[in-house]
Amino acid sequence: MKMTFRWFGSQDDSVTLDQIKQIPGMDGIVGGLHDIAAGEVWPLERILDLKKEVHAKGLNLDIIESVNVHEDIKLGLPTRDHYIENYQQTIRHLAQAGIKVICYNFMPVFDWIRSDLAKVLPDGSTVLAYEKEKIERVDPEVLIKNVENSANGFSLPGWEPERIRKIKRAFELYKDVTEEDLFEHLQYFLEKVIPVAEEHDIKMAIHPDDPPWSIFGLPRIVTNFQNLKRIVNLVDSPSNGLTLCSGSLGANPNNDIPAIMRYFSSINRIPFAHIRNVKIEENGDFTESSHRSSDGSLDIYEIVKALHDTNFKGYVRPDHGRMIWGEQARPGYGLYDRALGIMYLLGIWDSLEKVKAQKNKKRGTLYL
Ligand code: DNO
Repeated sequence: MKMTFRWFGSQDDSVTLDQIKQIPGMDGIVGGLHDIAAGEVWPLERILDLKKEVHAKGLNLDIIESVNVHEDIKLGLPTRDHYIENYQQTIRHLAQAGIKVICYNFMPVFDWIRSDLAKVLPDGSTVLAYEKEKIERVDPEVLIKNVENSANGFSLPGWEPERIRKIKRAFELYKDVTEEDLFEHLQYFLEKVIPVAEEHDIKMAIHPDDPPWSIFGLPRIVTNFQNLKRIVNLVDSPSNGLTLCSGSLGANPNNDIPAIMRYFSSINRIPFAHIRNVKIEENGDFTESSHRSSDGSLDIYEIVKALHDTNFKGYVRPDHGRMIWGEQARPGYGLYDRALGIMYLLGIWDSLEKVKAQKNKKRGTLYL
């Protein structure tokens, strides 16, 4: 397991590379070029500049999150071929810069959705939260305004202005798109990009829908074990993988996250894992809790163990954290709580490693 930390670049992140470097166990940065609109080719020079900056601090840049998929591809419009060609070119450029994993999603219109970006917990920390009733009542355009206003002045991944500006048109176009259509459009996309990724030794890693259910009547398919299985089989290639995000899938209590991790890790389809906890209420609302198992509804120990048992060699990031100790940062992406999360994950991993080493030693002595 290689531990990483998402970073939005020196112009758009409250956290510095120097700070990240001091978190124990850091392998590298999960980077991106967030100003490039979905569908455009990522210029090689820009990718190389980012790599140089990250490498200068002794950190790796092996993962990019996200190369966003143009809405016309998800909608299956005739214009999609042009955007798919651009995507293929971006894959080639990323490969030239030594990138190993590309995280992306296939969620119509919105990426992740929350009703609140700073819900106050009893201990005074603030977290991203989802209240069903609020989401059901809110006009999507009002939700967008609220999200923008609570972002502490930072851009939000997945809420890029160019995407959001076209929201009315998008809703109109998605009116008749069913889940089956979305599967077909994903298949069409994968059939074109996976061979390019394979040729360049890149792993494509689709991120689950967050939360994993339909919102505002829009179809969502990256939601559960069966669908994930179907997706990795749409094009059966080691380059067609998952960004297995415990918190996104875990918002639905029917998703058994340790079992899902175990299955896809054992067939080598998790190049990248996002690990975080969520606390689910009886009515289905949820808040993003600290990583500690007892603070949320997910058993983080079992999740890490599932990866450990299956000899996981991919990348992990702690995903989101709470805002604590008065930090002012992009919601979910402060330094302190994500660093605490990393220490929890590494603590579990190191303990499992130790037990394994002791077991092997015992076995060795038996054979002597
Ligand atoms: C949220 C992130 C997502 C993720 C995209 C991948 O914080 O986990 O926005 O980056 O869905 O494309």
